[in-house]
Amino acid sequence: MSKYKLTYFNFTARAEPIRFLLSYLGEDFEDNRFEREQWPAIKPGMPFGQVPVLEVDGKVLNQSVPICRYLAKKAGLAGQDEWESLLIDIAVDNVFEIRQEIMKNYHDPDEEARNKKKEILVKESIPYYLERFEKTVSENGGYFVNGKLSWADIYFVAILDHLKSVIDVDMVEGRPNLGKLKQKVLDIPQIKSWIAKRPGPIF
Ligand SMILES: N[C@@H](CCC(=O)N[C@@H](CS)C(=O)NCC(=O)O)C(=O)O
Repeated sequence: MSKYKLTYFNFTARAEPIRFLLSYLGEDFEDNRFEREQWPAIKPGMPFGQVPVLEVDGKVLNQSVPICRYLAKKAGLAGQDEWESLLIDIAVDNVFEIRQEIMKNYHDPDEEARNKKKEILVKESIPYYLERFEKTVSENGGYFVNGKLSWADIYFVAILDHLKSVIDVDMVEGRPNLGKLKQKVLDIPQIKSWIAKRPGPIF
């Protein structure tokens, strides 16, 4: 059995899909969290100066999405053939893309530009993506790909609370298929027990 240590800020964000997947796998990982004030001292020790970083048996890995894909492969959630894996990767990248837009806006230091763009995000960009996610899930038997659970579903659900806290939009409200998908993922026993015990703020 491998030993996992996940290093990240004391909140959900980019690390939460990794925590969800490690929990799904039933791994008893070390959830190594730190506060913002500690970051300057930690940063130089990270391979590309960023987190999350996952150590697997002492081997240090960066980049959250490939880490998720690796764990998903172990969990049998990364597709049964190349085509299915491709569809899952596409679904994850679509989710990743809208998250990036939201976070880029959140970090924009220009308040006026930020507020303007936020309105466009809330009124246009988020509905544009979410309507397509809703359609995809409705056409795929309640999941992002081929009527069965994949890491795209877990990735999406793992960042919902984070996105709600960043931009105050409930991504599944008024989208029944996404709402049901969220509930299905949160009802997975390992995910349920992770949520029940997870520490720290949601952001
Ligand atoms: N592509 C990387 C990006 C990592 C990233 O942007 N991490 C942020 C936190 S979410 C970070 O380390 N920020 C602090 C910094 O860059 O100094 C990934 O997905 O893992």
